Amino acid sequence: MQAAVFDLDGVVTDTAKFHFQAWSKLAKEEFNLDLPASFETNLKGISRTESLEAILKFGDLLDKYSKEEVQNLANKKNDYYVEAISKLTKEDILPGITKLLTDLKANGVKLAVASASKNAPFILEKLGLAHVFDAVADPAKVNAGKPAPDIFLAGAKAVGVAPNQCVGVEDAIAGVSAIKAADMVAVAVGDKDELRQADCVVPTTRNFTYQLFSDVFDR
Ligand code: B16
Ligand code: MG
Repeated sequence: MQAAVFDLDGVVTDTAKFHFQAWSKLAKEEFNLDLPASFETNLKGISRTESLEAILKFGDLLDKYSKEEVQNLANKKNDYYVEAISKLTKEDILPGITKLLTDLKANGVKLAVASASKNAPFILEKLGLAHVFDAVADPAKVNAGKPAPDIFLAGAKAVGVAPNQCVGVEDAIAGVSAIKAADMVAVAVGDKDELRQADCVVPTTRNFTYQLFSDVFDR
């Protein structure tokens, strides 16, 4: 294992709830639509525009808005979201992650971020982790989002490591598919039935250790 390529939301910090709150506020204000709590999972790992399309589809509103209106709605959601995440601190790093990153680094493993979020650099700065990662892949520069492998491949390339020497880390089904399509070893956090495509699934980030990553990579 020469590099570990991390998803951000749901792996390093739990921003899924802020995405969902921002989308729920927008949906209520703009479409008088109540999003069910179960909708949160549908939005994990997919891009901002894809998330809005999923919501419009749910409300049977898909053809009712022009491209420009869709862009304005996405911007409005992002304003709500950025306001929420501007309050993040290092206390919001998920359990086990700080030690995991320290131990990976101490063992010479390069660290990259492969998030679908355009807000990833801002989030890392708020968490005090901007200097810890060697590279952050830019989702605006890749052709296809998760489940396509592009963002994970960009993360590996940014740290100069071949994909088959990387462990990818995810919490979403689309993300695990992206890791496997990139020919990386996949370690996931969450429901083991949902994420069965991964090489190893643990229930919480507390279970992530350097030893686990190394063992899964070597087996
Ligand atoms: P933004 P990840 C993803 O982050 C989120 O899971 C997803 O819900 C969100 O729509 C996407 O980022 C885009 O985020 O609107 O901030 O660009 O899980 O890939 O780290
Ligand atoms: Mg995620």
